[in-house]
Amino acid sequence: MITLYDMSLSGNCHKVRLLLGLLVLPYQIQAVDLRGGEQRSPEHLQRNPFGQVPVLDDEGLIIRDSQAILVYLAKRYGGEKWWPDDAYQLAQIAAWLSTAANEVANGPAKLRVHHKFGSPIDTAAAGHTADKVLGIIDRHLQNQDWLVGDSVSIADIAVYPYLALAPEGGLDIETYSNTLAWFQRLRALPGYVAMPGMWQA
Ligand SMILES: N[C@@H](CCC(=O)N[C@@H](CS)C(=O)NCC(=O)O)C(=O)O
Repeated sequence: MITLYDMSLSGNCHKVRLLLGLLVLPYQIQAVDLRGGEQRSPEHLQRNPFGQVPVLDDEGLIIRDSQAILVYLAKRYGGEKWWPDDAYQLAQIAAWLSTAANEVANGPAKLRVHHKFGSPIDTAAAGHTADKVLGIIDRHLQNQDWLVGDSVSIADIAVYPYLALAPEGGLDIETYSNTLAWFQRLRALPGYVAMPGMWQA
């Protein structure tokens, strides 16, 4: 059985819950009390020395980091649809995973942590990063339905949650019409799972 060490309000954890849902994989949740500091317990640091969620335990195989977990699940359980053989397509997916871990994490995700949980941040820098990445993604989606190729991939799953949660970070995303249409395409996928706080039409 797969166990997901999870926090319900975490967009990084939502990436994993979403892919598990789309792949129709059974799993159990082990909630980690981040407010109570459980992520810094010796047991959790053993799973992830960075003291973060998500962490996946698949029959004793421990994987930390949302992007790495998406790669694992796609390759292990997804088949060709989720883990293409083509080198160029894989490179494009890797580029978006990197964007999720960098610009999306340092822009919209950081602003949300600040507005929702009060973490001190450089709001100007995060705002600049958020505007830039939101614009780039919206222009990228102008002529294509998905971030890479002609079907959903883990690139979409990695980037999606913190864009859909951007209003919780005080960002107005109403003008990013290509992005909003992409949200709707993701939400129409069989097995889609939602999360509180995400943009609603
Ligand atoms: N690069 C990591 C970032 C994970 C991360 O920032 N997790 C947050 C929750 S969204 C966390 O566990 N924070 C607790 C802490 O840092 O103490 C990933 O993508 O999984």
